[in-house]
Amino acid sequence: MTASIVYSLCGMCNTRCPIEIHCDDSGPRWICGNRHTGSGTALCPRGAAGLGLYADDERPQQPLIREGARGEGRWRAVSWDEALDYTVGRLRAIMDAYGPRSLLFSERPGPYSDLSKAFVRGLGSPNHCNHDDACAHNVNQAAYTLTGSGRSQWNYDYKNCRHIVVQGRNLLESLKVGEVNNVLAALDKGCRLTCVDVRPTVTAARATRSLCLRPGTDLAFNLGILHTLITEKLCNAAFVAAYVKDFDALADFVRPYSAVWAAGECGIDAEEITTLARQLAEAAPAVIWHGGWMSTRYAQSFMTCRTAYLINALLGSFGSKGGLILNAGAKDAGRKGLRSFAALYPAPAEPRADGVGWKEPPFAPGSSLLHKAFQAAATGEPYPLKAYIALKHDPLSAMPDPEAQKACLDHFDLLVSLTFSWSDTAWFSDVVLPMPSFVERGSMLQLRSGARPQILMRSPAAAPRHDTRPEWWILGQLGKRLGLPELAFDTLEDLWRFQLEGTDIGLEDFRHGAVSLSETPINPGPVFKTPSGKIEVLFTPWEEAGIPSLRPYVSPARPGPEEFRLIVGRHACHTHSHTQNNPLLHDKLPVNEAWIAPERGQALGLADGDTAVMRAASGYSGQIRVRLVSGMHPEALFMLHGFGHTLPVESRARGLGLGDQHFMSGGLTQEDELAHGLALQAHFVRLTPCDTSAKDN
Ligand SMILES: Nc1nc2c(c(=O)[nH]1)N[C@H]1C(S)=C(S)[C@@H](COP(=O)(O)OP(=O)(O)OC[C@H]3O[C@@H](n4cnc5c(=O)[nH]c(N)nc54)[C@H](O)[C@@H]3O)O[C@H]1N2
Ligand SMILES: Nc1nc2c(c(=O)[nH]1)N[C@H]1C(S)=C(S)[C@@H](COP(=O)(O)OP(=O)(O)OC[C@H]3O[C@@H](n4cnc5c(=O)[nH]c(N)nc54)[C@H](O)[C@@H]3O)O[C@H]1N2
Ligand code: SF4
Ligand SMILES: [Mo]
Repeated sequence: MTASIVYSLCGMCNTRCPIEIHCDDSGPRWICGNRHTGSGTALCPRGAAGLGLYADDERPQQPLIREGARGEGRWRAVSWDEALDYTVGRLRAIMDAYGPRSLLFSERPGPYSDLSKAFVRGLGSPNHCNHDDACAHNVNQAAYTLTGSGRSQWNYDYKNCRHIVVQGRNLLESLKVGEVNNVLAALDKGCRLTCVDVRPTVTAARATRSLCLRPGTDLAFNLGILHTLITEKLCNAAFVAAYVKDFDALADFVRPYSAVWAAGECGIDAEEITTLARQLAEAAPAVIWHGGWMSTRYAQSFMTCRTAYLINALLGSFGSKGGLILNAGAKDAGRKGLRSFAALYPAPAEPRADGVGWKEPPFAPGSSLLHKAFQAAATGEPYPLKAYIALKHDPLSAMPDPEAQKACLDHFDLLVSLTFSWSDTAWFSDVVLPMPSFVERGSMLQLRSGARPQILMRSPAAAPRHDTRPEWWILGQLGKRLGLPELAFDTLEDLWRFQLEGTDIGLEDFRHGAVSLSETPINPGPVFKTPSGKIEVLFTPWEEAGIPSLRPYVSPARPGPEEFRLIVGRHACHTHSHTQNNPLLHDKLPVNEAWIAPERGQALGLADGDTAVMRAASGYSGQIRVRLVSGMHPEALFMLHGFGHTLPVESRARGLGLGDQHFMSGGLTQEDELAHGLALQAHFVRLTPCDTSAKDN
């Protein structure tokens, strides 16, 4: 028997941990972390379950063209040539009739989006969108409008940190393996962890201090901290003087928001707030107040994230060891980066359909608002959108109100989905172009910035089990047929060589899947790419455009006596909605449940484990098992995202649990007041014991 190890990158979530895929004559047998990249061999449960995905036949196995009505599930299996020719024929006709700008493309962004951006640009459409309006859009704009760099350009130096604060960030369950390792190492060394949430979590269980606040009032909590830092003169005066522009404006802004005031809003004692502020000042600058990740929850999420970064600013943690360190790129390491496909074409001059760049405030580069593009498709304003391609993206699960979305999608003449698993969006599409799992798939090279920037390689460990093709091949073949032959490559090695052109790196250097661009860690220090070169409390481009960078606090609505605010989150065993049917992960956690405070359950006549009917404001309802959980905020009903699958092709996940997106009726227009990311937690639901609701009906 011959054994081999293929060095690659996990694809079970967007973190893309470096992995080893151990193979024998019968194929891939084992997946663990890549021991040569310094991140250890441990993976999260999802990474190890990549083998379950590989072995699963309940995924699209060949190109499919829709036969019946949209969403009906009647397909014609076709060859790749037919699928590509059909897609290109339809695309051409649409672009001839409505112009290239009528093409909308969306995907999970990341290192591989360089090729799809090039594809969309090359065709002449400005409408390349990412998923971020339902994920990190607000926190990204918060980071950008203060520091001139987006959220993922700031790295958290957990290892050297003395006090970490997470707020609405479930660090140990909504996880990145490397980050968890660093946080646990810091905790072992005595670092404090303060966790602010609305429910108990694994992160809260490991925290030095765990605080439960009223859902949606984090901004009040943060304003109380800023007020304490300023009035008690706990700020890092030298850092503020050197690097913070408009400190006086901030001091004026927070004046009404004392810790006592904040306590009245968020329900956390004023003394807890002042104690936390003092402890942070003691540990500064080796402190991290996490800026947030899935920050598209409320109408004031952007302000919450902005105040989180402002706390870091007053404590001087930007650029400091144990604080927030700017990620270094190839240039910082004195090396040349990867050659870009997108740079082959000029950016289209047309305005974007989602309003970014002309109607919206000045945003961080690469920002988009897909929910606005969907609405533009429905209204035809500013112009008709007629073809939609979704790559690695399932908006029907990942944006609110699927029925409202379908009404928007019905305005498109062509819907294409590139995916490796079934999804509601793929099922509703006209053409499904299936991709292999990451175990069977190589990808473009990825430059990962960080203290030690690296170039990472994903290589296939096995031939595809089905008639599937990687996205670089699909986009290249579509491009070739549409007049962009430079995007088509016969082999992945040819594509990699294009990317490496002009560097001193060859394919042979990727023996262990990665090439490091710097031997020593790089800390660029407190560098702010704003117009003033400082942290801008009042962001110059927004102020010039007449958009306020600071907005007064607005108390979030309280649910009625019978209602709960719907709160969503994740579990370590699942990624969004694409792992529930994975045979290995399905066994670990097959269904989601509704968590509520015990006193609320008792008042409703619900015992732990009872099944109840959950009902949205729209009347949409479904049955779900109820858990009475001590430590839940009484206003909150928590459920895991990603369940409630209905597709007949997913025999394991089908019919289990509920999908939170269905309970977000009208959610396509519920947004943050300034940055306009979605407000996914602006929704109230009701619970009734099953038998009572049967009588009601
Ligand atoms: N209601 C509600 N909506 C949410 C959230 C929520 O908690 N509740 N969370 C939000 C957040 S934070 C996010 S990031 C988004 C996630 O939204 P999505 O990115 O749409 O979610 P996924 O399920 O990760 O991926 C969607 C599809 O892409 C495919 N896919 C995933 N990874 C890959 C890959 O590497 N290659 C290829 N080819 N295909 C891939 C899968 O087959 C899956 O069908 O949802 C957001 N929307
Ligand atoms: N295992 C796993 N890990 C993942 C993912 C995954 O799907 N699975 N997805 C990745 C992605 S794309 C993202 S964006 C991140 C998201 O990671 P996070 O940003 O951590 O998001 P969540 O896990 O959705 O929610 C974090 C916590 O916010 C709490 N919360 C809800 N409302 C409030 C509130 O008003 N105030 C406060 N203080 N807390 C509140 C929830 O109870 C939850 O525990 O996770 C990433 N990591
Ligand atoms: S965090 Fe887990 S699922 Fe995500 S890439 Fe790493 S091992 Fe894979
Ligand atoms: Mo996300």
